[in-house]
Amino acid sequence: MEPSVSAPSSSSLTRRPQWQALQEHAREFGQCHLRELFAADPARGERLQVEAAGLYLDYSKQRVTDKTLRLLRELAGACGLQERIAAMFRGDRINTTEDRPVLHVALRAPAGARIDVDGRNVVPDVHAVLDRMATFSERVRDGSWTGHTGRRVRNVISIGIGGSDLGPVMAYEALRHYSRREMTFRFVSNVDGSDFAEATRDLDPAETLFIICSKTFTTLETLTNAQAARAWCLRALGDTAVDEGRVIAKHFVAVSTNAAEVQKFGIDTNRMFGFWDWVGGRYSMDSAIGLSTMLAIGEENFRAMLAGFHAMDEHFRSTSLQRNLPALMGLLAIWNANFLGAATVAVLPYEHYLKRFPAYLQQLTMESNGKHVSLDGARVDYATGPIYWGEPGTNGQHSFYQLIHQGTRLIPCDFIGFCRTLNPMPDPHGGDQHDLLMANLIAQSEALAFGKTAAEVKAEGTPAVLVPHRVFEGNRPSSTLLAERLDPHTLGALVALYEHCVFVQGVIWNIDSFDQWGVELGKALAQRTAAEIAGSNDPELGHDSSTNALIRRYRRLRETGA
Ligand code: G6Q
Repeated sequence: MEPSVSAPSSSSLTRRPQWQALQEHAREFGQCHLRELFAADPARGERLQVEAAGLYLDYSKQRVTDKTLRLLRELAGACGLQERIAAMFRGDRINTTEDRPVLHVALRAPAGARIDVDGRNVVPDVHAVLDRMATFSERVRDGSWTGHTGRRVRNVISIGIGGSDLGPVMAYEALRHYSRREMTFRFVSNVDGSDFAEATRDLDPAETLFIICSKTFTTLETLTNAQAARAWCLRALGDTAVDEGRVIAKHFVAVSTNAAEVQKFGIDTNRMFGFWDWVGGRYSMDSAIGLSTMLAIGEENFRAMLAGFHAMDEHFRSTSLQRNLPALMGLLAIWNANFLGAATVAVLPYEHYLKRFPAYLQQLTMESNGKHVSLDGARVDYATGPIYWGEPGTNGQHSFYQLIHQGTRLIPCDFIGFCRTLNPMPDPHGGDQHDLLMANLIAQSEALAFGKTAAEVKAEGTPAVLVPHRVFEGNRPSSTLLAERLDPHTLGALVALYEHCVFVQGVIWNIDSFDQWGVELGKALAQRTAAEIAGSNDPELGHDSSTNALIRRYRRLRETGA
């Protein structure tokens, strides 16, 4: 046996006896049908579940046995999962390629907690920012923060991209029920001017507050949109040098780690809300990046969301692997991706307010675990991060579910549902529309697991020629997450669950889930092309023939329209 906690090099992961035992197990058992598993263990649906921080996970419809789960836990043990969890919570520099601690858990630690970075307890810093956010949010919400002309703020536009946008958008949509309805909240991310134009076209600058969210405050899209916002405000509210300072002071705040760049833009640091380099962009929705969330739902609800995050953190940190919800979900994802060959995961919230949750998860999961080298820089010889995607139910049922039910690919699904609706709506049959929604969720997971055999299809009187078309093989794995209702606490717990689930997978794959060099590349790539596109004279182009031709064609059509 290899030492149990050493970090494996890429090839040593697949050479580990625990990995090979899982491969052997998958060969023996992999095709075993969920019908057989439920027949052999009728109480399986009550047994294979775990509950934490208000979330109930039924994983009985995953293609696993007790042996699979034991072997996965053994693999986790061999990869040092519990030591790595402790290292993250301790503030070790586990983001090795950027030499940083990974401490989003400190963002939701209670005021009395202690988490040190380089000998400094960061928890009081976190709470100082939260308190400033709360004071500011209250002033905007109660109307005592006014714009340049003395009118109260009715519109908030958060400008940011990637990690500085997807979390706030998702949280705003998810918690819209709890939001200040008299106010308008919008989000601008794309460098495509249509995004800004559509977000502002019906708003009055005198009543609009911009939050410029950028960890680095150097991101092209965000700074371009921030300049557009500045021009939009100044056009309407006065553009003398004196006015400019006053307008910016009343209509712009910043969220960043880069005070110097914020000041250069013209926003005073007393209107900047800070965070720290130990918070990754995609792990930052509960930092000051969530200022728009707090403005929308208020301090109390925001703190309830943080408490939900923290409840899941504590569960993750202190619960044995057997009952540990994020660890289990992460290990099931490993089983599906590496041993059953699934390349994607469908995330299917049966809750319309979670319509942006799959988009948010795409960044969280794919930016974190879309890596091809292990921590030691060796190319991995196993699949890493699967593709996450999804849409809310029941809409997806009328489009892509066909492929999940009857296609040739294995697509594990995460169903997410709530037992109580936020909008009771009687249906014509005397029940509530919510019952119909949830009936669909439950029925879908049942159909995916058990399918419909040829004998069953025939027994329905189906003509022989149609029987093959109407057979559902079943054995499509899914997990179901149920919570009582969607509220700030539950949302926090749900996001923390996926954050930690991503971490667990990254630990097994021995990759750095917290860097994003691919994103950095994108930030640099367009610079050269932008310069070539901008000039009025035809530039010397030294790209490949395709790139050169595209640039020339774009320049020609842009200018002549011919
Ligand atoms: C997230 C990534 C990335 C980042 C954006 C915006 O983890 O690092 O999506 O959030 O590129 O960066 P700034 O916040 O620095 O503008």
